[in-house]
Amino acid sequence: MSIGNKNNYDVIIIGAGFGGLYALHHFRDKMNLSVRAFDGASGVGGTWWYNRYPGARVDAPSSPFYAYTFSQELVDEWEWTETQTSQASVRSYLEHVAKKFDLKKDIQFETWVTDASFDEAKNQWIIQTDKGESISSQFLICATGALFVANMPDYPGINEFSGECYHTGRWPHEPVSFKGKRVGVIGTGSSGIQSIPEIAKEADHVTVFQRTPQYALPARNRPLTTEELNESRANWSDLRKSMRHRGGWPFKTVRRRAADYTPEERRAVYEELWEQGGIHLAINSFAGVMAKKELNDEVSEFVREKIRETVKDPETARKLMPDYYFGTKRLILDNGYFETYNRDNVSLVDLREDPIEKFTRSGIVTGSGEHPIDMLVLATGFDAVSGSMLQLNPKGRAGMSLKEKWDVHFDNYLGTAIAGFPNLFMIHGPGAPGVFFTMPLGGELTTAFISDCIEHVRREKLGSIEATEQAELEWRHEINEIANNTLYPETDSWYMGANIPGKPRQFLGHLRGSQYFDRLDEVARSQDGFTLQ
Ligand code: N01
Repeated sequence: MSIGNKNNYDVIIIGAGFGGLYALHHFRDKMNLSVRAFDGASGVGGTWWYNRYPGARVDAPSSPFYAYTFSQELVDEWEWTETQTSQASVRSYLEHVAKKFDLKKDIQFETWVTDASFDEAKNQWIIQTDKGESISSQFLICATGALFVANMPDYPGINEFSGECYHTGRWPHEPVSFKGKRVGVIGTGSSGIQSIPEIAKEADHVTVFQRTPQYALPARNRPLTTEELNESRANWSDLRKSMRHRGGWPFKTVRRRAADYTPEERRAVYEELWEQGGIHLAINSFAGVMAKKELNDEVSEFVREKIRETVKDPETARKLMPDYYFGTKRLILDNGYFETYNRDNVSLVDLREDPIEKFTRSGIVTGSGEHPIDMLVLATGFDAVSGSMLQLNPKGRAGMSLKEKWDVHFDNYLGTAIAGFPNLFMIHGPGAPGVFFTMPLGGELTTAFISDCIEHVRREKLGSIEATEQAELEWRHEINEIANNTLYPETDSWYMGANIPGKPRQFLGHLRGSQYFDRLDEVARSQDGFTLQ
């Protein structure tokens, strides 16, 4: 029996991160539905519960916008302190939210949902948990996380390594000491690049094993002033509208035409934006940076120059030069990453020239020899976006599993509904804007859409709502067409599923968030692409 002594609900939510917490509040408090949420962790936070590695921060100029937007009271009372929010700060915020809206009483923690199957006769989802419970609901909301399933490399002998071993996405709650240790870090995505400078401050030696160099840009993190916070509070409802219509952030983007500037003038623009915070190179430099090869090459070369200027050893600098299109892998905001290579206790192994052959009990063997380490940090990322849904592997009509359905394409409709899986909705599923939009606001807007769908079913006294296969097919083409008009598909990245061996290659996001949410509004009115019965 579940806590709350019920085994049937209107809505079951899986996941208590940003998406799941808001969905619980909305369905329970705004729609008056009976709701139960489940999470395997012991507390709220989802991604932010697990990613506690040193240096973990939001990878966007975040505060106060990487936050819920729906409650002015919440906006007014929460004190963000820095422009680039730390993991600890995000976690405290979510604790505060859970308390303020009394959410925890309806979340069953430390409980994994081990199965979810659709009962066609009853139009109900039946979930099983690892606590032996069987619970049903008409609607199933999967807020299972876009960055949840850790990617574990399977190098020969890795399990024989006898030192401490941590994955950044599963970092322990107890403090980890690097003091006096030789630490090997595999992976130079956001997690590696955020943690390496912090680890290097304490460790005896850090050896970084890099497969692909990165365009990391200065985060320029700084304290957020009271004036800035108060100004955003005073204008919150306008800012919220701007975020909705400007791709998730309220900032006005400057639409310069590259052709109107000489190369020297463009260079001056890049310099200015670099000083403001490198992310502006992507969003504020020149229209078409992510689509026009020549323009992108120019920005790429500008960042490479900055790396050359920063890293003193030319050989190390050479290995750190990214050689793909700027921004086609997730851009990283760093706090002293490249400077870290000027320390005596940091060295870099370029795995493209000197690949890992195997692990031993006490180190990593590459072509050039053994690198002895006491601790291994795997900053190797995630089976992103689709991974957590496939791990859940719900069974839809006629017992079809999601693994069967998603064998070749992660087909779905609007990044949220799946043909063959009635009454199931994903928050931030494949093809939704996800990390290309502010995720907390994206979750709120997606929940509003799901809420309209549920309301429609209930108002019309229907049993189910289900995406059609035709709508899925058209949606697939639409997503691909948007991505194919950019340079993103040219690069192997987790956006393309290319970081996981054998994963279908498919662009996993929607690049035009505001347009996407207009579309959700439209479909909420018309129910286009859905079968209701
Ligand atoms: O993961 P990643 P991440 N051998 O996939 C390498 C978000 N995030 O955890 O590039 C050797 O980006 C891999 O190499 P390559 C953010 O959206 C958010 O760093 O595939 N190396 C790469 O260098 C981010 O984009 C915040 O060739 C291997 C690295 O490991 C996303 O999470 C904070 C390997 C993985 O980089 C993922 O970031 C941090 C192997 N077998 C992260 N396998 C927030 O703001 C992989 N690599 C919430």
